[in-house]
Amino acid sequence: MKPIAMLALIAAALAGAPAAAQETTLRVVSAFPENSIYVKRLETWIERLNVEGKGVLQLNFIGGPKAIPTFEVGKSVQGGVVDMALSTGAFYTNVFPESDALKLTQMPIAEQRRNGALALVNRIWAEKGNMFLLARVVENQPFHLYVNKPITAPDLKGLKIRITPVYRDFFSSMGATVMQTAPGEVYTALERGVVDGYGWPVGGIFDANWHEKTKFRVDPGFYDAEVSLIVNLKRWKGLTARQRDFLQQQALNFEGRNDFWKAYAQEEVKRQAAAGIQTIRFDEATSKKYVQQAYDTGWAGIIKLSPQYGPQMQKLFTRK
Ligand code: 173
Repeated sequence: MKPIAMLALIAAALAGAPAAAQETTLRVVSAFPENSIYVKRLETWIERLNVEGKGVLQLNFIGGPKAIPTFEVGKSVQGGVVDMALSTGAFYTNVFPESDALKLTQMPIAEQRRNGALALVNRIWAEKGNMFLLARVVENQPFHLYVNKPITAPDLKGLKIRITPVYRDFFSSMGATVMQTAPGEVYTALERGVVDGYGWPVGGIFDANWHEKTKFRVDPGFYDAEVSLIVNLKRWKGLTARQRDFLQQQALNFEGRNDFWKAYAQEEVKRQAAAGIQTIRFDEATSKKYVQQAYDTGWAGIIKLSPQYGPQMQKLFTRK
């Protein structure tokens, strides 16, 4: 080979090398089971991102709770065992208790980005969890109480209800006996009659066939289900500016499609009725009190666990 050709080859190799080194792969897990609507949307998002992110950033979806159990996911992100997760705050209160407060936000995530709510969240998530909350990808999904014994008032005495931290204070305040399980254990608990009901958002009860074991949905709903992408803070900060910008933009696009959940809520209500699930409705005054009690007990619980940040969160999360 002529020396000039040799030089050209070396130059090309050198030019190529840094570009290749600029691609990084983040390991992603989900705290929700793989058959859930949340994970289906996550996988669709990742597929597209990996096409557009060639040479910059790739996401490697490891799996759901079989890879890392639901209530261990937060710890895994905090410690860097995985780089990113799809989770709800209720699943990682064992990292810091403020995580469960995201269910109490009363304005869209887009507005939380403007009014300082998300800035406060990310201050707390960084300080207490070594995490960055990249995007909220579920909203417009109120929670409901589902029961298999008819009730005529917000009185759950004598009923055993499956919970996560989301529902603990509210359902306990109505006299329920509560039992915490991951989503993956709800079907079996219902099938065996270990519980008389459960808390879950308006959508998703068909994903693991819970509708087969569900008689009633109690209206109205309360709070707003939160599911977000969280990233190990050190890993996030260690990305190049280009990788960070790419990931943030992709995540914002994902978040920008949250209107999906409004239509999905309506579809799921119809689908439940078609499946024979009856609706229990309280009168208007009782409904209003029920929702108020949900927020009052929810905030009391958060503020008790975090006198430091609870009141600040309440101020920024509550619609005036
Ligand atoms: O498992 C749950 O009931 C729960 O806490 C939750 C939170 C957000 C979305 C779906 C479920």
